[in-house]
Amino acid sequence: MTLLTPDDLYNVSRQFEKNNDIIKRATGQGIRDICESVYNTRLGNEKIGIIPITAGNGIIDNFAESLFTITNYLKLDGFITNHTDVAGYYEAVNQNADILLMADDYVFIAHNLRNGKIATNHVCTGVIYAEIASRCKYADTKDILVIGLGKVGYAGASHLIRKGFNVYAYDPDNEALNSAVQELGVHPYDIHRDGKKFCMVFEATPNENTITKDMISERCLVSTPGIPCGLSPELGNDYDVDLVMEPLLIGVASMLYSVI
Ligand code: NAD
Ligand code: 2YG
Ligand code: MG
Repeated sequence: MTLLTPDDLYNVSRQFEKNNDIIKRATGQGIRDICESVYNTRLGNEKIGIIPITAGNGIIDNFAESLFTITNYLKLDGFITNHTDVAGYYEAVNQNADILLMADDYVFIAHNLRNGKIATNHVCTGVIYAEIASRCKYADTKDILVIGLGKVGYAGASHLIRKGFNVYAYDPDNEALNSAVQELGVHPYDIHRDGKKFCMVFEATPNENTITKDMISERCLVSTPGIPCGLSPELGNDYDVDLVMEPLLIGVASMLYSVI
């Protein structure tokens, strides 16, 4: 389990703006348009109650504040409850929140109290980062590489299969890889043997240097929520990679659009 640190969340809106410029350059659309088309929804003036949760490792400094910044950025009416946990939940409902955002160490949810829809960060993050990778405007095939098939990677791989892509996937955990081969129909990709290079890469691991020069073509698009980043700055420069990597806003935008 990798938890965010306050440093990861430094100036989330600036980090997002830089990434949104890259997304626009590489796909032709920004994140709001992409979310609208994936979920077929539009954000309105929903009131978002953000509830700090003390369970497990407790409050992460900047987490609730960053979610509040994100709601402002998306022109939603966000507020952080004064109380934490169950008292905070009660407060958010009494303050007429339409959507609740809250996370413990294991699950981060958005719950729309008006329509009953609920979404998790790991699924919504996987879906939106995989979708971004799949929109690379320089790609001339439907072949896409997925690196890491944990909670985020599996959800993204599943989304790509539903969209009709040829999904090649790698995970050193054989159980994770075999499940994705059997349940989803991905092609197992052997990083040591295949030698196939990709223009579209979706990476979702908590490790560095998971992407090597044998896997990618020049000017490829790498879309990764993984922290730390799996692409080294040197390889990114040498291969002129369009890199999308941001700690919170993209995944949270995906959660909010998915419950509207
Ligand atoms: P997880 O532990 O469920 O899965 C990680 C998977 O990566 C595992 O199956 C592991 O075997 C695999 N892996 C490890 N090294 C690998 C390698 N070299 N090549 C291929 N696969 C490898 O984790 P998760 O919940 O899926 O999260 C993945 C990453 O995404 C974490 O770093 C997490 O913090 C991050 N995350 C970021 C956001 C965001 O908004 N940026 C949101 C959610 C999660
Ligand atoms: O309310 C709080 O401040 C804490 N209970 C939040 C805990 C969040 C823990 N989760 C993570 O750090 C991430 N793995 C999930 C968030 C995904 C966004 N990158
Ligand atoms: Mg994100």
